[in-house]
Amino acid sequence: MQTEITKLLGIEYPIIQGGMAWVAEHHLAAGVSEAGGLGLIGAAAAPAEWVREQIRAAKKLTDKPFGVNIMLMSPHAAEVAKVVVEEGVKVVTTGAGNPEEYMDMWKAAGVKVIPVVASVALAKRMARSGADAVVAEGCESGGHIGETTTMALVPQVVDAVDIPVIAAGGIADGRGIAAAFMLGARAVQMGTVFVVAKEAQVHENYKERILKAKDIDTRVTGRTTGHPVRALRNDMTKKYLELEAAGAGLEELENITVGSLRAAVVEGDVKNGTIMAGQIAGLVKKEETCKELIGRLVQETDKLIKGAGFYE
Ligand code: TUI
Repeated sequence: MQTEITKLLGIEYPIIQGGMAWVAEHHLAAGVSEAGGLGLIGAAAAPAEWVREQIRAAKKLTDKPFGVNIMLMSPHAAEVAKVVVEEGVKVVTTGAGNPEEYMDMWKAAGVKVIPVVASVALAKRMARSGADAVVAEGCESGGHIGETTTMALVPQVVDAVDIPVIAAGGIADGRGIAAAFMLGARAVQMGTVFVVAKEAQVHENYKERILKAKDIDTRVTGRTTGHPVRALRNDMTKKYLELEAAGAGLEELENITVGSLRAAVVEGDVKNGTIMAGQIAGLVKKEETCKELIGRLVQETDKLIKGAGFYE
């Protein structure tokens, strides 16, 4: 399954694990990379020294390439941007903003740069700034999202840029991966399906909510604040959406989400915490090791691509 992306990154399979806040720590990232995909450590809003420790810990578990995702709204983003260079990380992905100010430093250090984009405009700008590839992330994704679906976004980004495109949002099995290839993507990034991986250090309550989720169980909070976030519905999303409908201000809304992702992932508070997950959660039915999961995804995709059998 070699593609422009597997060649660019020196990996076996065109499967990238999303850089999920609190979830994507070194055990998961190393597990995905060991299984032949690209694991990512999610820097999220963590201090730069935590990221450095995570990178060193991942290196103890795998010799294969892995990356770091930098959440650009983090107050520590600039420091983390330097740490990845100092620690010799091979790949950086970015989210929730425009990484232009760090691009020259990363390119000079030989880091492969893959911004996550939710629009054609940002994809074009990233390609002009020297990005090696982009992740086109549709609004089926969990967490912070854009406006456009994967089905509509991926082919428009593919047509707009000359660098390889990685599809994300709403993908959790071989059918989704094969569909992404049909849209012109050269790899996929998946998040929700990796939250339930055995290696993921995520509270059982969180995993159980994903495993039991149905197709219509996600909600998007924060549309009124300009930071829409998709998560599984619970008391928190209900309260948040009621407050938004009543015209609540940013401060009142932030009060109910401060520390809420950590509460769900680490403490297992799935009532009042934020259970970020994508719309594909309803398809995710079992906890597997990264090796089992990636092996199955590759087999499913291969079968579809090689002998699609659409015509009678
Ligand atoms: O970043 C993500 N997903 C995330 S970040 C995150 S942490 C967070 N928690 C609470 C509130 C907000 C964030 C959880 N999930 N995905 C990549 C992504 N990037 N999706 C959308 C975008 C994006 C949006 C606007 C990228 C750029 C942008 O504007 C670019 C500009 O020109 O500033």
